[in-house]
Amino acid sequence: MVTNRTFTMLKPDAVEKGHVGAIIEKITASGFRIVAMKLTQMTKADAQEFYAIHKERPFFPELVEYMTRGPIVAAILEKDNAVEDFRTLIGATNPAEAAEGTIRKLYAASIGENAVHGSDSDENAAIEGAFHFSGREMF
Ligand code: IDP
Ligand code: MG
Repeated sequence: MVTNRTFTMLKPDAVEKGHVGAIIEKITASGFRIVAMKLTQMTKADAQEFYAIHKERPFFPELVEYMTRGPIVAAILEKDNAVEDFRTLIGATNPAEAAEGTIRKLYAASIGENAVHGSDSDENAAIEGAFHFSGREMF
């Protein structure tokens, strides 16, 4: 397994608010190389599968509604220690608790609509990347 990669989504709120360019600039300026990237939209079934681990949570229906309401930017990113360093770059799930300068502190509105996804492990990075991209779309 490639362990120097992570997977991200710039979520519908980030796309709607026009923050895509600024967020990608911050990601690349932080040393991540773009391996794959596209504008896409998840179906309800996609979001239910992608977030299946959260299916018993009270916020699950809201999460599926949010993640499917408009396009997202999906990407695979490469850097030494990519998973951990990207989680540091995006900040805490709740932007009110996110460190200064993090993407969620800068661009997220709430714990639900928090602008960006970052994989939480090398294993999930590989699963999530393969969920959105074929091998031919990875560079
Ligand atoms: P993470 O995105 O920081 O890994 P998770 O706990 O894995 O956070 O939750 C996945 C996503 O579900 C969050 O990014 C957020 O969009 C949403 N979410 C998490 N907790 C809540 C909540 O308490 N209310 C509403 N939405 C939530
Ligand atoms: Mg998570």
